[in-house]
Amino acid sequence: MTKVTTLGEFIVERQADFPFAKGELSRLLSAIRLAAKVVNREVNKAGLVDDIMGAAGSENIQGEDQQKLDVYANIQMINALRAQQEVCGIGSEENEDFIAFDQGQSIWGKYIVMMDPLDGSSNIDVNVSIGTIFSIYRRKSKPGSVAELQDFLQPGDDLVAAGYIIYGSSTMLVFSTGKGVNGFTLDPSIGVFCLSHPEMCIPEDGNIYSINEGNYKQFPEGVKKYIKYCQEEEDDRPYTSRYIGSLVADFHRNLIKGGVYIYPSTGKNPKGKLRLMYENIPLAFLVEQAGGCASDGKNRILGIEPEELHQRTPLFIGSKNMVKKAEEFMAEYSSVEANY
Ligand code: P6P
Repeated sequence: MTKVTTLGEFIVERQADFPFAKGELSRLLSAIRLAAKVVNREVNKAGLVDDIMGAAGSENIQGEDQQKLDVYANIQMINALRAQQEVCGIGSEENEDFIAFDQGQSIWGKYIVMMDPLDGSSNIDVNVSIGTIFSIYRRKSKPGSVAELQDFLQPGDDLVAAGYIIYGSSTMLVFSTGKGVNGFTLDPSIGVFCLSHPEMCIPEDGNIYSINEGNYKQFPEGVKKYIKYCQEEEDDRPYTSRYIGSLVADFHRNLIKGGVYIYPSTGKNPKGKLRLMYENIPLAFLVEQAGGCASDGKNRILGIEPEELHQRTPLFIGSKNMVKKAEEFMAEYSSVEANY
């Protein structure tokens, strides 16, 4: 019988991978693990328990209706990270400003976390996979002081770790600390995340393209040309179009099977819909660690200098050769004005 490695064992075994963490990062990842289990329990009850379904009757900073589970997941992540006292602050999709932990030992926390506590939450009511996305930075401000905006507006190249939890047919935690990507599946019978996808690598090529073609008319010309390229019948095309409408689920499928996910600029979202700090950067970090790449159609995501906490950028992410092909079309037709 092969030995099963739990997430806890993995973190201890890989302690040496965290050059400067004397257990802090390990404890931080353990806090995220705990929050993931608590959120998973509620997500799996959705549909059975009335008081967690549907909208919470409030809006988040993005002006989007907050689903009750959005709010619940946000609170669970914040509480678990605050309790660990390794984190001096959190930036969340659900909160307009960053949250600085100014009580007790938290002001000495060496890390900050950026997160989307429950991405794709509009899919909760229709039982489609949703996810939590997080990224971890070392703080820039002086330990012992309250976290500052500079701690949160850091480029992806300064990331210490990033990952996501996908609440799907099974619940998985996929993360990287810069030494490859590993996936852990929750065994609900014992409530433990077990290593199920060691050293994840995204195929350099794939035949899946993920984009909301309902927005076709609003796309930049280069994206329109790339979609037509995907639909041509040659060189093992036409490709297959797969779009779940839940970023973590689309990303996870492409990570395993190969493929490209594109959310370009549109008339409704001229800078793209997805947020740089807690969606695009963490997934770009993971995909590069897995051998893929991620850009805004031209610029590498991890090299973008953030200016705002909730800044949006276009996202082209996945198999290296597919992203590069889409970028070629974007460059070739960059001068064509989008006519939406
Ligand atoms: P559209 C969910 O709201 C989300 O942020 C991502 O999870 C998803 O990929 C995207 O937006 C879907 O957006 O405009 O295609 O419905």
